Amino acid sequence: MKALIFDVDGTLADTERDGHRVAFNLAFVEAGLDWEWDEALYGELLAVTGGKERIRNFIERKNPTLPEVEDLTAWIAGLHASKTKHFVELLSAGKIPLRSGVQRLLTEAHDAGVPMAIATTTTPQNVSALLENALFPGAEAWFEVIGAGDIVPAKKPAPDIYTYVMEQMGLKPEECIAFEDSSNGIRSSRAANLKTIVTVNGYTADEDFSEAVLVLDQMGEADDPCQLLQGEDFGKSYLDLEWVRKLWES
Ligand code: XBP
Ligand code: MG
Repeated sequence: MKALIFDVDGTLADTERDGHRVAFNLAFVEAGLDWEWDEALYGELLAVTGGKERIRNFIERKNPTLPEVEDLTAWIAGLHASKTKHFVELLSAGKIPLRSGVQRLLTEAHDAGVPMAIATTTTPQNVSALLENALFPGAEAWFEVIGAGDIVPAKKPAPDIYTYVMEQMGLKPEECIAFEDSSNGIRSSRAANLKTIVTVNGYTADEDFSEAVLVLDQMGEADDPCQLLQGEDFGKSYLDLEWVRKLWES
């Protein structure tokens, strides 16, 4: 097992409902728009990965009031830049913690010398801000490669971001294992031929994870055990490196 490759949103932290969604709404207010993405609507909009893509999809499907703009792509990019600013502010204010067990598993892998990487559709600044604020300042150095945002044109569920990360690391899929939380995420990792562990969240609990080697409600801790939803538990009550290795070997 030569690398653990982590998704960010929903996997390392529950960023969507109380993070990205809130930041989008703050950007809409700042831009003088009367748009508001409530929790249910945001769940629907999550079908499209990537913030700029999500805004465009909302405009196309819901026909919201829109100012007269010459260049819609540039206007969306500006609105999204404001959203990123608000999201980073939420992270800096310590509003978004890592999920249960994430810090422990990352620390275990780091201490054991197992290389780690990130494969996400989110903007690179968001990854830096999450790691800096929720893990520790300088935590980005724990990751050999951070594949994020527009670095590949086709976002998840396309396999491109995982393929990019493995190319950068000089590794083959059978040497790695991926961590995901969503159907779009596992479609991406499986299309890149990666064994995948899933920790579900509120938005993704009912999605199809039949392709996963393991599905849990969270990574968990000794005093905050995980719930096994699919796969073999090897007698464990929280996801540690040994369990990950057994799944990789199986
Ligand atoms: C995460 C996403 C992201 C975030 C927003 O998907 O879809 O788009 O919601 O990030 P995944 P940006 O966890 O599968 O990578 O606004 O920075 O694009
Ligand atoms: Mg995710």
